[in-house]
Amino acid sequence: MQARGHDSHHLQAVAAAFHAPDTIESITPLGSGNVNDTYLVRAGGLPTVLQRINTQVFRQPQLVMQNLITLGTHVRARLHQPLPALEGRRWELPEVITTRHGNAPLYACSQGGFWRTISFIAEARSVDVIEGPEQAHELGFGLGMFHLLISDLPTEQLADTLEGFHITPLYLEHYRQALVRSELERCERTDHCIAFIRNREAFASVLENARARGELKLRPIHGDPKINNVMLDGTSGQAVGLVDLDTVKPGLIHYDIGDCLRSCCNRAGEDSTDLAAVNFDAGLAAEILEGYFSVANSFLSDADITYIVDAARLISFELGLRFFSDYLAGSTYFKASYPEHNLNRALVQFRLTESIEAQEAELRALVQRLRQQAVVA
Ligand code: GN1
Ligand code: MG
Repeated sequence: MQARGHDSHHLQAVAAAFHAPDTIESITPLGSGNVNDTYLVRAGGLPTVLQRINTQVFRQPQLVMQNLITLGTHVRARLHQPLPALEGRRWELPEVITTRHGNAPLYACSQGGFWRTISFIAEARSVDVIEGPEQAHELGFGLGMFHLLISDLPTEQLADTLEGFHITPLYLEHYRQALVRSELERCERTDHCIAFIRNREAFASVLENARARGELKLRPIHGDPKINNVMLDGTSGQAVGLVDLDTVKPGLIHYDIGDCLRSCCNRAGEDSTDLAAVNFDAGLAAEILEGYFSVANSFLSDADITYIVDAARLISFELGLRFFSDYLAGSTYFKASYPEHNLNRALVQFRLTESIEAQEAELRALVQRLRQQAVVA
């Protein structure tokens, strides 16, 4: 899908639902999200984030906001109690800013679309491609801290805002339908994707089977903790919070761990067109997991540990499958900047999957070693 542009008059009118019109100083596009439309609004000297929720994806935006509020209330209460793992660091969570009239968390625009405003985490930045091992450690710490803060939030309190999200066997079914329907001409690259997927059909159920056997349990998760959703302090580089909380809902923490690993350990980035440069950097994975375990070790079971490498492999494969299916269906889900964008993105994720497969034994040994270290510490 093409990036949806909103003209400045329209944006001004939407922002005025949340801020007094004469206080609005500027409205500029923010970030590189593939689903929602996001803007930075400066009003009364304060930066805030204005977003149009993509209702093709999130069919019930009210539930998304309800989850955001439930999460915020829970995490803020936890942050008021002593939390040794934070070691005096700052930790922030985007706050919902309601409409001026009616005090509502969402603004339904007369031209269609649901908009919301949340606070902006100040003096922080995010990166699309990892910059080094220390940063990897922080990215892992950030995810661990997020999981720790929500580990005691009962899943019944969170709505399922995106059914089937990260259930890989369901993406496989969608893919099969898209393949049958697609009128796109096949080429060497599409044939490669088709064969790649066919060879991994059984593997697609690895986490859902573990869940069905009771080895893995549903917990509250972030759902989309990719590298640029972790905010890093502008000066110290420490992780200070996770953003993009629309997919916070019950799930397997492995979806999150897998997504964090796949997006951080690929130094070439998700949009690379140089496939030869794509690989899974095990050194960065070690840093991420060390940072993650330093906070999360206490609530990870041995079964959780067993499936970490599978999770990295699966979520890379799954995202490749999602990109490729969307390419076949005419790129209606992920915003694309050029016709083959989602095909290229799929190839990157499949290359990453192969790289994880090639290092599987070493990665399993690494996870066990880091777990032992964390238990002793
Ligand atoms: C989408 O919009 P964004 O960039 O935050 C997608 C994630 C993918 C990601 C890949 C709700 O997230 O699952 O991992 O693109 N979000 C949704 O870049 O589908
Ligand atoms: Mg997202």
